[in-house]
Amino acid sequence: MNMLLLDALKCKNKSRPPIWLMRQAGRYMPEYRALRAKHTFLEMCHHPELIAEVTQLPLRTFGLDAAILFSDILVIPEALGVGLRFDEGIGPIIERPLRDKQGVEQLPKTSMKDHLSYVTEGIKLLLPELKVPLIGFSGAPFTLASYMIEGGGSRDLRKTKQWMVRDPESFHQLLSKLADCVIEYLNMQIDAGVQALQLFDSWAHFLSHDHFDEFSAAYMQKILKGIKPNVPVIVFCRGSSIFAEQLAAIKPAAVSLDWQCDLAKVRQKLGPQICLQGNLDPDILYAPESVIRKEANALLRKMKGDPGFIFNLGHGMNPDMSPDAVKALVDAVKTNDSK
Ligand code: 1CP
Repeated sequence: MNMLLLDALKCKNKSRPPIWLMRQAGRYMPEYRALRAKHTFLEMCHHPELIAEVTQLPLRTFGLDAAILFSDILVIPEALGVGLRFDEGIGPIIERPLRDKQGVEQLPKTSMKDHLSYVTEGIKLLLPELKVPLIGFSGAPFTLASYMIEGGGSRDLRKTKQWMVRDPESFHQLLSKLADCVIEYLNMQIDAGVQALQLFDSWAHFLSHDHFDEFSAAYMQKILKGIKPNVPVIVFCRGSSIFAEQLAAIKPAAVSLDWQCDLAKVRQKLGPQICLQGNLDPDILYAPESVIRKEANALLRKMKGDPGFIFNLGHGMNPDMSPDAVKALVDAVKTNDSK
């Protein structure tokens, strides 16, 4: 088993940094598109064999140091019965968005086990095939709530934030309910054997400093306290460099940083006890291979000798990126001697 990721998560990695990429299994891969031509995205998420197969696609092609479970953060809202579909060219649609306190109270008391066992079956099929650690994941409550209220993606989270400021009590009720679902779901993934977890609070960058603590970090902390011990958790949100100290304060194993910050300065600010993941600008993958190598080497030089560093992008890959760019990036990280 390749231990680079797990060692880095403990801040005890003495070798080169591990590399994996957010959205490493996706539409930029021809092998993914070939499978997608035969199945809808949700069919792929629902079938254990397809979960296992798609998770492995980027590992076979690029030799990454970790696998991330192929799934989506929206399987929890789907399990709560709000109706989920993905429209081509649009993205996720929640068919029955939440409107008010009554909607929150009417959410079913369903157990995640009754709805999401296809995920744990996928994990069990996958694990014997893997030579690298498997990262499980979930959306964090604020981001899940925002999809359930907006009815899909949104430019400004207007409905979510209107609800939050007009009726914070029922908004907290919703976040609390979602945190309980996330805890149950992540414990299912831990029992099935994932070796690390990532919590995605993708939309939390719309919050002010104090609201971030109240509506995002507090619930991620509740989740960290509620899940079984000994599985390291990476926390991610857009704008994580602004919220880095607040994220570190909830004591995850790692914080995943966006590309707007200087990772060496974040290290100074947060101290040596926490693993840092990131933070190459994803758009560098559109550059010629020589530039990709140069930028990767610059980041590796900055973090040279850091025992708690995971090489990743500041956010996910895009469908129009090239597999050759990923090859060049992985090769740069694997062959760099940080001179
Ligand atoms: O058409 C297709 O084939 C679907 C494309 C796709 C894929 C490959 C979607 C739709 N989701 C995924 C997989 C996915 N989503 C993974 C798999 C593991 C990986 O390779 O990284 C993960 C971890 C996610 C997580 C996810 N889904 C997030 C959080 C991360 C982030 O990017 O901020 C969010 C916000 C989603 C919602 C979602 N799912 C899919 C889309 C297009 C979106 C975003 C839509 C929006 O902007 O609102």
